[in-house]
Amino acid sequence: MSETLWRQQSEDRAIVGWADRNRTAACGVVIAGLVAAWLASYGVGGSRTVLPHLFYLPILVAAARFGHRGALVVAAMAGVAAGPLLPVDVATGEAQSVPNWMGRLAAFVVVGQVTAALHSRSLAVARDRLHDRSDRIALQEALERGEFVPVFQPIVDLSDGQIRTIEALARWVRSDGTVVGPDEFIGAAERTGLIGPIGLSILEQSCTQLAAWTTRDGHRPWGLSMSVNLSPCQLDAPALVAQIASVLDRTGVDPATLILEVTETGLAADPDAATRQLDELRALGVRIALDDFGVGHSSLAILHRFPIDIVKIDRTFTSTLGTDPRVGAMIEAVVGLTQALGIVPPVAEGIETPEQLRAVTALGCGAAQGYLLARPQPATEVEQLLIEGTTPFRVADLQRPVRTT
Ligand code: G
Ligand code: MN
Repeated sequence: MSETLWRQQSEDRAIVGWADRNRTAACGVVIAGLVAAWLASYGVGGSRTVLPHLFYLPILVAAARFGHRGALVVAAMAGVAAGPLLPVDVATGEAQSVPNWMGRLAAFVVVGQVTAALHSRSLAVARDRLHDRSDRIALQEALERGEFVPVFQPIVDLSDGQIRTIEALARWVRSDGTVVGPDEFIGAAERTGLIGPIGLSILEQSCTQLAAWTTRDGHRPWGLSMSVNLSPCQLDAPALVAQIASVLDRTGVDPATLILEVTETGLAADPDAATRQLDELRALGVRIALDDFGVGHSSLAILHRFPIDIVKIDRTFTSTLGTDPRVGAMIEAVVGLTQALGIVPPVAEGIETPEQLRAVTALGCGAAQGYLLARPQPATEVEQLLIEGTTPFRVADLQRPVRTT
């Protein structure tokens, strides 16, 4: 890890640590400050003196250590203590006027609240930065140790039950053996800018695996394609196309057998830039799949605007197939859309029951993916399925006719 990163991290840690440490000491400072200010003001010269300004010291300390509420309490205490309460004032007949007193109290409160707001903001920023930095350090080290690996989930062609495509899904296998899913680290990888190298590493490993499955015995026994997910951040990176070209080159994978999965969110942020990237990727010969279709915004516009080869219907649709009769009609509409666009029928994601598989087959989907057919698993296990030529649940097992109601 770089020297600068370490230094910045220890600075943030010092700020956050200071804010979190023992509050009793700060309490003592506040009380001592209040008493000292009171003694100095009234002991020395009464309320006419400028010394009441000393009350700002405990107020500022309270604002920094105890936030808005602490600043308010101490400002109120200072307001009372700075009032015309002492025999010095009363005896000399020079007690503060009420407006003067109230003005001072208001100033105490305002200064305390403004300080608390400014301080809590900078503390929150320091905390966020600290999290980002430790995430970055952990991810960077994991990347260097090769802990990001793909697992593979077969996608089955519904016309003949064959595995034609495999989706590579990222996992973080930590040194203690625990496996972390993408939901738990992709966000941090995106925030820290490490999604680029992590995504590239997954792509490279997946292409190496595809090459191994493709060139077995010098031919393509299974006619496989590999589908790899691209995060919106990766799509934003200008170097992406060159990096993918070089991975294809190094691994010897035929670009026609690589599918890159993008999401609607990834395309919507900057549609012009996304269109250019997708055009350049397709010029390499790879295909583009629209992942999680239906859960983002402006799906129709996206399909019309971007060069998409494959649509993958999100699992929220397939999972509600049995309970919401409208979902079937929606899937059918997506099938119609792919026909109108002249592309292959959609892939149904998240198939978990034979009923769902039967329904998406009847509705015209071209392929299916989900736990019913095969879970995401290591390459050796997928290879076994490839050798057997099918998944544990065979599409041919769907013998009962489909209900049409
Ligand atoms: O966004 P994308 O479709 O690439 O996400 C794939 C994720 O879905 C993976 O994390 C994978 O483990 C998960 N997944 C794959 N098949 C199923 C399934 O049948 N049911 C559920 N709930 N999740 C699935
Ligand atoms: Mn996907």
